[in-house]
Amino acid sequence: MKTLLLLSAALAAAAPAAAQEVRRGEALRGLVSLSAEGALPPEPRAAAESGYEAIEIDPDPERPAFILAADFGGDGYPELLVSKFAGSSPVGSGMLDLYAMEKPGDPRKWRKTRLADKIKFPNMPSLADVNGDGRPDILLPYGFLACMPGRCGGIEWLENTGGGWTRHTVITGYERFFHRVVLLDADGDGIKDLMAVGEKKGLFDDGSSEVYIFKGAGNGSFSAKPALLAKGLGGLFSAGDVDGDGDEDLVSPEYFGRAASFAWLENLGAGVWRRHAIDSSSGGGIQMALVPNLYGDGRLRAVAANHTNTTDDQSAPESAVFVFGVPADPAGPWPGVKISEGIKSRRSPAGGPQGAPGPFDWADADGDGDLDIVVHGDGDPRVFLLEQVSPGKFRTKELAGGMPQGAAVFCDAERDGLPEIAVSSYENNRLVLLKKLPAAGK
Ligand SMILES: [Ca+2]
Ligand SMILES: [Ca+2]
Ligand SMILES: [Ca+2]
Ligand SMILES: [Ca+2]
Repeated sequence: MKTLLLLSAALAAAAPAAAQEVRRGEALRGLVSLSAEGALPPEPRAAAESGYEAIEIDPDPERPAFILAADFGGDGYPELLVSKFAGSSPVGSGMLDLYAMEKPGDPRKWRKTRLADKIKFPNMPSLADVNGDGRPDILLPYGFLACMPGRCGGIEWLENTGGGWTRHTVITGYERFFHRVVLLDADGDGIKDLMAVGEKKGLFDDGSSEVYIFKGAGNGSFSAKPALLAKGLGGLFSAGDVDGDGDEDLVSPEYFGRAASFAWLENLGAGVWRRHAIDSSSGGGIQMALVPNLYGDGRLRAVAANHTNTTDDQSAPESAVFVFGVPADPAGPWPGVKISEGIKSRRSPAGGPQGAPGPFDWADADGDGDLDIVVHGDGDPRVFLLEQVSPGKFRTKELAGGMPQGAAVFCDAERDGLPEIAVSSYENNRLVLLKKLPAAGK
């Protein structure tokens, strides 16, 4: 749903403002009463006292949106894969760039390599060995509202040839857009497939979303025809074994035409999948991810971000990050707590609905041994660290401002155990690395 965020930006260029509207009845019908017991009072940012400095990665990053931090080069240091909307529009196109440190471990100088161009609204990329040759490849979903009348949705994968990248089209010119795609065996035949959620927004309604399999034939070849597995899900979903039966399931936000805020899709084997609502009280969502051992107790939990705007609509659910426990019977509603404080979207510009928060990521930000969460405000132009101060208790700390519409990910560029944070702003055309100041200590 970072996508959504980004979407918001793109929407600004396109569609009517109904997407962000919160359905009050739905909020009231929520399955779970979310408590705020996971959130401590916020710690306001005192300018430089945020303890982070901002290093510019690229002075003209061409409208950076989604970011993936991963070690592409195999030297143990992370690179940044950045999707860019640039001139994405019905006529323009975006691109995918890779940033690597000129000297690994020195995060002050980065060099850029263009991996792909002429892609309308490239969304959240991911790494997977698509063709099984041992080298990680890139999955790239794309499309968004602003170009959808032109059927601009699609999925590509970029083959890592060891010295370059070869583009392969899975589907293009599709009527739905894709924000994320995962590689897993979705039908139990032993060959990995692609799973993606196609979303669209209607002219007069909230739209809809559908989960598809692109059946794998091995060696990186996939059916170009999406086969419907289930209705629902969307945005930045993720895969993991929710119910502990050894196969991968999906956890997901829902946004366009949603029936819930967050839901999961149970893998029943042999290509049969069943959707279960997790929470329906939080408005539309943008991201959900399984995070093992978040509280240090060995248990599996899910972190989720909604995407709402209480400035536009005071009755909308609060914009927030939540933690859900996986209950003994995961088919039922999941108990959840809110772990953020004070995230609030700006008023949406005419015709360009915005919401907050945006995408999040997790790592031990301060080296004290527990996991913390960074979340981009998206419609709220600030970036927040949700610092875990004791198991299950988080304090919201403002790290940076002036970064409307974008993403934030951890990236330990120096490999010193104090990860930097890469942050984009699509709207302000900025790409920076937040580095913890040594003097600030902890
Ligand atoms: Ca490969
Ligand atoms: Ca398969
Ligand atoms: Ca499972
Ligand atoms: Ca920590």
